[in-house]
Amino acid sequence: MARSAIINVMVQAAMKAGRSLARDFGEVQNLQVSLKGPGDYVSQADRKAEDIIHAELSRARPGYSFLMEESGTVEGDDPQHRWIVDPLDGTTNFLHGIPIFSISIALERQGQIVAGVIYNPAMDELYTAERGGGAFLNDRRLRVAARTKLSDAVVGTGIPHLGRGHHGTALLDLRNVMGETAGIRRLGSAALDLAYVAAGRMDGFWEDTLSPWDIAAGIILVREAGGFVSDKSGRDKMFDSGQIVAGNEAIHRALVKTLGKPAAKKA
Ligand code: 2AM
Ligand code: CA
Ligand code: CA
Ligand code: CA
Repeated sequence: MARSAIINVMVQAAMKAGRSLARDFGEVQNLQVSLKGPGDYVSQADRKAEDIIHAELSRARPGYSFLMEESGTVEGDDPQHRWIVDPLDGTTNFLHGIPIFSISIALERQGQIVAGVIYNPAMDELYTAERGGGAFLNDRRLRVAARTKLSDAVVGTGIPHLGRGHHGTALLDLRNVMGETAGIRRLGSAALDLAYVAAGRMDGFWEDTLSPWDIAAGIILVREAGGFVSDKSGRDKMFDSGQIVAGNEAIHRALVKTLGKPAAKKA
């Protein structure tokens, strides 16, 4: 499979940052860690990886703007193009020695996501997608799973930690979905959850209060793998709402319907 120039740029940045993360993962106990808010950790590893990605992408495409989790917005001379970067998605897993974390890089052109790369350095799994060009895991073309019944589906989600709010909504959603599915999974990296939906490993995924850097690359991966993505109301407003629901057409529709159910009345 021949990769386009822009995907090559993104892959190079992700792999270089991945080598830095892999080194830090090997001696995670020596990393400086700080709290951004209750339950919300950031480490030197996150910042180093972000600096590498920022330097690589700026060198390859001078002038493009950035939205990054740790450094925020960096405006470039080119208002048409914006990189959306999460240098380490799954920091909590990383700091606990759990090898489920990823780098997520997306490119927007005129407000539309046109390319996405997600890389899990611990498993050496590289996911790439470009608008109209399909989605890939390493060199293999991806397709979302074919299961159409929620009762057969394995569905991923995220569970909010202390300080992140919306615990009541999350419990209600969990209760509604767990009564209707074959299994629920909680990986701890929203970017990888979406990559797993694109790869057909999970049939669906939903989560609340996410940021654009958690989901931008995953959205194009799922869509290019033939899947559907929206917020919980079925709208194309994931960045504004912070909500995401993903799956093949049938599972996506069933999840949107189930997540919209009101709380059961107390007997
Ligand atoms: P992170 O590891 O990059 O911080 C897990 O449920 C997902 O939620 C991960 O993608 C994680 O990204 C993200 N996350 C962690 N802390 C968060 C917070 N305070 N608000 C919103 N999302 C968060
Ligand atoms: Ca974080
Ligand atoms: Ca994240
Ligand atoms: Ca992060």
